Amino acid sequence: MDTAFYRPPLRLVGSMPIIGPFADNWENVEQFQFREDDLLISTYPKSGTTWVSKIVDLILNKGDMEESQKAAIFERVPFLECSGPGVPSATEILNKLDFPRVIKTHLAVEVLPQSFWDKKFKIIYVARNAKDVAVSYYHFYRMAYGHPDPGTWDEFLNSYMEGNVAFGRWSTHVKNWWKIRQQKDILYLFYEDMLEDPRREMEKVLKFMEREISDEVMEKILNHTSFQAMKNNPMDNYSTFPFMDHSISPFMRKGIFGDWKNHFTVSQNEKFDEYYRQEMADTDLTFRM
Ligand code: A3P
Ligand code: EST
Repeated sequence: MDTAFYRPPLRLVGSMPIIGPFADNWENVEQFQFREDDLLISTYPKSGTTWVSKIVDLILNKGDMEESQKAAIFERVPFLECSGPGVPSATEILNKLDFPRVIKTHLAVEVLPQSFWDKKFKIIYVARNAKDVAVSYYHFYRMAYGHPDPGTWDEFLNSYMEGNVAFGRWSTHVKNWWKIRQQKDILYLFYEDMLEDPRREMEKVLKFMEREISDEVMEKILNHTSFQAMKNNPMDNYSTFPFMDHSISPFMRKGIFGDWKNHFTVSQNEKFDEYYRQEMADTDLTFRM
């Protein structure tokens, strides 16, 4: 294994911690030029990025699964800030990609490239409740060696609360993207809503993308984007991705709501609730937990 990618420390870009090797390509991220026909999928990690990416990809291909199977989802929807030894830098890929492009990012609002503010284009933001994200992120840290060692669950939870994890604080991320949703063309979705009624949420996406599809195609897309279908699809489940050990924890782990109840102790939960109350006191953004 390339040791440069084995548990490197996080680095700061502006105020946001990022996966160490990603920082080396930061200049190209800052200079990245968005276009009016781009569609940006933005999330805090572990909030349903891959799921919504697949839905969008299939909508653009009118449910043509063959087309969608031609490359893995992380190639079809490049991850803007991803870069490092052994992984092609996304900015390079994006500059050669056919239009319209679908782009993924985990960047916090404070560190977005200038072009984000200069251009008008569509953005889908997906948010997931803080506790399930913490659990999902912990298991992701364990299996993806590009992150620092997460330590124990308790240690990881503390780092997460301090914002000392890749892409910074969950609360800053969701609140600031919520704040700019009227200033920019943003569809703000919730993972819990997608689980509750995937059809309803997909209709929102279709309307936002100004696309129409038949009921038959809709049904097909719903089937192909179910948790089980994506977990079993090598183009969606990251099994072809380097630097991840799915035997530690699969990328497509559980795909449920409320798994935090199996991880948080009573005292961790009390501490987290108090922290959460303070963090979310200055926003009207609410979550189901
Ligand atoms: P869990 O670890 O809780 O299972 P991201 O793509 O942003 O990294 O998010 C990954 C999380 O979304 C994982 O959560 C994963 O299982 C879940 N996920 C991925 N595809 C899904 C789907 N089709 N339906 C429900 N959850 C999905
Ligand atoms: C982090 C978040 C995410 O949503 C997707 C990915 C894919 C690229 C991954 C990175 C990540 C985690 C760390 C790595 C990186 C590629 C190499 C690095 O080791 C696995």
